[in-house]
Amino acid sequence: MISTETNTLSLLLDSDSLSPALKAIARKVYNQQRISAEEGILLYKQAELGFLGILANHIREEKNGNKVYFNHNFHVEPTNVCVYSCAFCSYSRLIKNREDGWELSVDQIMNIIKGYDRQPVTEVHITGGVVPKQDLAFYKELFERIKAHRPDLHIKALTPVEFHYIFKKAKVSYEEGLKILKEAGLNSLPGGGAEIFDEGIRDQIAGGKCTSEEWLRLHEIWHNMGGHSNATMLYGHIETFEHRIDHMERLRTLQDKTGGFNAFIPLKFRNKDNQMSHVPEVSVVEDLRNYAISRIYLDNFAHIKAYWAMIGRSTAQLSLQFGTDDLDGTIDDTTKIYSMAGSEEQHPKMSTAELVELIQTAGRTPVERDTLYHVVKDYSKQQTNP
Ligand code: V47
Ligand code: SF4
Repeated sequence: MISTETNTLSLLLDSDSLSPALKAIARKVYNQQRISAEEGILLYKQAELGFLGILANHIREEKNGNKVYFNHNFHVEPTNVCVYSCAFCSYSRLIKNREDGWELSVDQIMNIIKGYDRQPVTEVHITGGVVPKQDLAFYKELFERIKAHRPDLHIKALTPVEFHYIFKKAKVSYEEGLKILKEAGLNSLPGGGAEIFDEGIRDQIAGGKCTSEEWLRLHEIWHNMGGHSNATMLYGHIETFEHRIDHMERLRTLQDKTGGFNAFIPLKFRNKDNQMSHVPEVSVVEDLRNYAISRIYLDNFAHIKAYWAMIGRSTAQLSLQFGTDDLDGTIDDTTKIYSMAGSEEQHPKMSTAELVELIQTAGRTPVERDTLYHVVKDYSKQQTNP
């Protein structure tokens, strides 16, 4: 269903009110050509929201039609204690300052997993802080026990931040460590820990944890093992538009090599209760511009995800006109990482019926997917409530 937007875009190509540079970008999008880094920066600096929406919507409808994906998942955060102290993080409690910190055992996590036994969830998303006790042996045992208990539950777990720490501690290479965890049951990697790849900014906001090069290398190795993963970008803090394009450029280059990324997830910086509380949050308009530009720039990513639990339902719904095609999952109030940072959703939980309605009232077609975007249920095939 690309006819309306295709017409809008072709009208735009005939418009006299656009600068030649923006018109050249619109022409590239129309002809399915890749835009350059300079053009990406120009979009951030000069393009109006309406123009970006037309381009991004054109691409999202070419790639995904009218579909909006969601899944049934829940999060497990094994600990909020962390050896690192990223300046943007509202969630971690330093090892020495544990009052409201938690550190779950494998048994405790299995009890959480068993709590979902009769529920139709397809994915568990496991990630959190980094602590010495939760090492390679801990995660190997955890994944094995989850698979022994519920073999069909997809384990999407851990980021290069955790991998780098636990593999180094276990004195194994990235390849060996990933192989051990894959054999234990790890199915795919979430997109966290990417933050912003520019080394100068990364050093200021997330110094000490895995480098950008290490983040990219771990995903590349995982892709070369036949695995899939997501990628995020933390935006709206002290980075510039150039840094955002540099971040996406590095991802686009890796995706050209491996094709292993499923979705790109822009994560808006939230400023409550962290060391960067003095940095104001960006506007909703900036959120929509950023979604649209990522849709335009990342021509080799199939999906752009608006993570509703962090951006809030209204902005997530609006973003469906600005390039996004995925809202993540029902989540079930199991993640604290954004509520502690001040997101609109203090108890992120949506029923299937609510998610379906949110998508349908935006004029889109809900599709429940599994983690790898296989269709679980296509709601265009029915008129009434799920
Ligand atoms: O890496 C932490 C971010 C990420 C803040 O792959 C913050 O499907 C904003 O990656 N403001 C972890 N962001 C979450 C994540 C994720 C979430 C949902 C789906 C997927 C997926 C991945 O959360 C961290 C960091 O970039 N974060 N603190 C904050 N104050
Ligand atoms: Fe630790 Fe992750 Fe928070 Fe950084 S963002 S302090 S690595 S939990």
